[in-house]
Amino acid sequence: MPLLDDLDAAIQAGNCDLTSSLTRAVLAESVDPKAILDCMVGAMDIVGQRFQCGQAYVPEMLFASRAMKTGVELLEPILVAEGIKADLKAIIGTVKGDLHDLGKNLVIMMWKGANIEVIDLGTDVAPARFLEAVAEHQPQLVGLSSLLTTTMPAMKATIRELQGAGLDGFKTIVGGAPISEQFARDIGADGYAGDAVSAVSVARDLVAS
Ligand code: B1M
Repeated sequence: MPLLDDLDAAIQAGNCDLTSSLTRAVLAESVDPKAILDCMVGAMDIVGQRFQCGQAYVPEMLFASRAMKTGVELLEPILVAEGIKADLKAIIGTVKGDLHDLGKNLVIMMWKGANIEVIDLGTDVAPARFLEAVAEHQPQLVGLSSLLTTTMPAMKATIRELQGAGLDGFKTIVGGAPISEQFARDIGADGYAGDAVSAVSVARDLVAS
């Protein structure tokens, strides 16, 4: 669809205003919000590939991510509106040393849409902060996101501290581009989700098990 192609290009170019008007335009055309989200994620992937081969730099990634955030903010109420009332509580954060939050924010959006109340701890979250939040909010789910290979050890440390703290009643779920099912098992996480959509079924299955 030409409008989606334009949206893809606007995000890659980091143009917030154009992303906003094109997101409104595709929504007005009744395009499935999930297809719009896929388009946005695809645009970010291309920016990442360009960065990897030296054709784009950090500012381009930053501008593209700001543009995507602008679009996601318009989509969020529509995706979340499918939900009715929270029946589970989750806390989520990007692990210590890691500032990437777009993927985490998409998981939040999907969880909210699936009637899961979400407490967002933000980015660069130290293990002690996760522990504090679990004690305070008594969630059934604790989500950890990591986008950097260099912050995977922080994910492992957080899981270890959560397990060693004597707190119970919750399941851990991990995800992020460098995270695999095998890594999740190796660090003792209860569950792994490869994307924000599957984070919903993984969360529900974990709580039911
Ligand atoms: Co960064 N960055 N970045 N970056 N960045 C990556 C991750 C990188 C792969 C780019 C590349 O080289 N191709 C690379 C990591 C390489 C590696 O570790 N092997 C990289 C690097 C190197 C860096 C810096 C070190 C660059 C530098 O400064 N020299 C630096 C680190 C800063 C830090 O964190 N301490 C850095 C900085 C940044 C920006 C700040 C500029 C910006 C982040 C802005 C923000 O998030 N607010 C940025 C961006 C935008 C990217 C790319 C281009 C896009 C990431 C993204 O948002 N993708 C990225 C390249 C890429 O991934 N293609 C890259 C879209 C998002 C929706 O996908 O986050 O994967 P993702 O989330 C998915 C799944 O992973 C999953 O669901 C989501 C949706 O389906 N998921 C979960 C994520 N969390 C989950 C949790 C779950 C379940 C599923 O359960 C709880």
